[in-house]
Amino acid sequence: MPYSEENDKKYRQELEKEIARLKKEKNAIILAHNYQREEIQDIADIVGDSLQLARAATKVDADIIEFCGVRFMAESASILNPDKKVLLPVKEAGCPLADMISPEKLKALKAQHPDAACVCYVNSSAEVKAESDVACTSSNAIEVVRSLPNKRIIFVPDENLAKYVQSQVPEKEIIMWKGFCPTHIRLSEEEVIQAKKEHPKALFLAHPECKPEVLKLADQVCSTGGMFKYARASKAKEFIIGTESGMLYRLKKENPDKNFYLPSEHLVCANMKLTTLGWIAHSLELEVNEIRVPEEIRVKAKKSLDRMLEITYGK
Ligand code: CIZ
Repeated sequence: MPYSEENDKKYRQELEKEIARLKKEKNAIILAHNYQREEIQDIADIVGDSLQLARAATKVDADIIEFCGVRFMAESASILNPDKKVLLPVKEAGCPLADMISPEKLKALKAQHPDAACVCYVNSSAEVKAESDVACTSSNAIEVVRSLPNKRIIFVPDENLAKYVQSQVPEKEIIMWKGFCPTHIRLSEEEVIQAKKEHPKALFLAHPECKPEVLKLADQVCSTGGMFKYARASKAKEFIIGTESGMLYRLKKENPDKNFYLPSEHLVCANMKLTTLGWIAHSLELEVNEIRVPEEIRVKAKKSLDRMLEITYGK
């Protein structure tokens, strides 16, 4: 088939039909992270952040969960849903931030600070979650840290999120790890100042994985879930969005009368963009790239996720 826009559209429609057929045949559900490509968000049963998706997965009656995101997210879904088959469309879709700390390094850090509680951001491996007292997301990190009785808290692996939490919870002493998200770290102060000049009426919403000097310019610091809530509730009509580019699609879809701007062309997560319709059809058909966590690690990692859910939702 020669390339043309029309053929490209036909090819996409055929893939969508094939995915719908496979979903029905295999009793599968498609979960997509907020940072996924538009066409993936369009075919997903649920779009959300990693925690919303992992929790949603516990409530659906499906045999297969096709998790369109990166590895640690599929791991969390598998940890919370051990009876379901969790598939990651592209096995190389990882998270460089999660890879910045190993369980061995975390054990050594804990040995240096035996009085400290250990909090891990969900962007971490199952092994690191298993070594932690409690997990957190960017939406509940402050609440989780505040809830702990310890004065000193080890917080891994994202240093910018740790610094933000420290600024909001000064009564605690946070021991940080020098991890970072290679996408969020690229957003510069200059780019935000320029975007504000171009859109003087826009509010700037920033993700806490951004650098502190960028967060200082924010009207609101929030997680992806927080950005949806804020944009919906705000009277403002324009927003500069300081997080991954995939967010703009759903923000605009849910708020057609409002405008959303990306302050930098660098806010694209290469790992998130690896997932395509073709890879979804491939992994569903062959049931490849299953994500399963060894039971001993799964049980320990589940404790840190369950503790976070208890702090956040009270159950
Ligand atoms: O937890 C998530 O899904 C991530 C990576 C970010 C966020 O703020 O939702």
